[in-house]
Amino acid sequence: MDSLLNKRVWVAGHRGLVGKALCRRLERENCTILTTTRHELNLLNQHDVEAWLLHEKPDAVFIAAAKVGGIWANNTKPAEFLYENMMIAGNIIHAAHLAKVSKLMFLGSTCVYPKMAAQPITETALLTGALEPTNEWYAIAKIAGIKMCQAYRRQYGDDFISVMPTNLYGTHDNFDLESSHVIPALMRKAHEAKMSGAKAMTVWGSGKPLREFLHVDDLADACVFVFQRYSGEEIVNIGTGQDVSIGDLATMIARDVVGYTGALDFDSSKPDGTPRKVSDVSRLKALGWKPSIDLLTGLRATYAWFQENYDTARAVA
Ligand code: GFB
Repeated sequence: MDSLLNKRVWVAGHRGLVGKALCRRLERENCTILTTTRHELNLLNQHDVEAWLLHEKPDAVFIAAAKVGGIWANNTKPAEFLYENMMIAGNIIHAAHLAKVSKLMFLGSTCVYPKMAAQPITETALLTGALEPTNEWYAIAKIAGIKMCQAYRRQYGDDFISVMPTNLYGTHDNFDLESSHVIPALMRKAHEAKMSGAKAMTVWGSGKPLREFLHVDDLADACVFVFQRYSGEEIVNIGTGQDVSIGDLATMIARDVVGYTGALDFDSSKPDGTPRKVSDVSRLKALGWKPSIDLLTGLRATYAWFQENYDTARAVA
């Protein structure tokens, strides 16, 4: 087991949904958490990233930094999603090698798998078919990061591993309606429809796609668990293994979480994206980890946070 006790651990991307949750979780490991703001270190600049890592020499690195967004942002900003994610992965992984970082975890995503992968998706489905067009730019960059971890392990023996989180949600998420993922978007829409007494709220697409959702605190716990117990070239899915239709999710958020009883209008001009995305979590289970936050409990906790932080949460893109 790779203990994190007294280690210097860099969480790249500590201000995001995942990075914040990782920092909260790592506080229990009695390690020294290193963080850098965008102002202190530009992760897109190779020279700066190398200089910072060679100077700070962390023992461990978690790459939670990424340009992320929902289906609309991915589909409309292909250059940003490809360039920024490739640079972040390339700069950090190479510099971590130069700085002799003992262990590194790269966070990929289940959207790196082929659009029509057999369900539930096993890790071996990687690179066996065409990607979902709405997020292929993001996926290509993430696949490059996964391959870098594998290549550096093969050529240099670096202990760099990759995990594939499923769709995530939780406190500190992005609630901007254009760039967010489905859960924060529907939560905000239902909340605002309830407050204004609107007769209906809009749900993008047909409502038929199936998605798997994991609370970000579960994800952070799984990352720390895998980091300490797993070393190898194979990637590891992190999810619940259970999915829900977008239509049922919208009903759950509106009725059971927010308490909005108006109609749900499905907007077919918006893309559905991949028809189904549920991960096979056998590998993770075999390592000994399982999630502890069920969807309704996680949604209610996220909504409580959203209400408490309504003014700031709305503004974060
Ligand atoms: O969460 P989401 O944007 O990401 O959308 P993806 C999931 C599904 O929810 C899609 C539908 O079928 C959307 O059309 N949906 C319904 C909505 N209403 C809304 C809404 O108001 N906002 C949003 N955003 N969706 C992303 C990838 O795909 O998954 C990323 O693009 C990333 O690369 C992420 O990997 C995990 O699951 O479709």
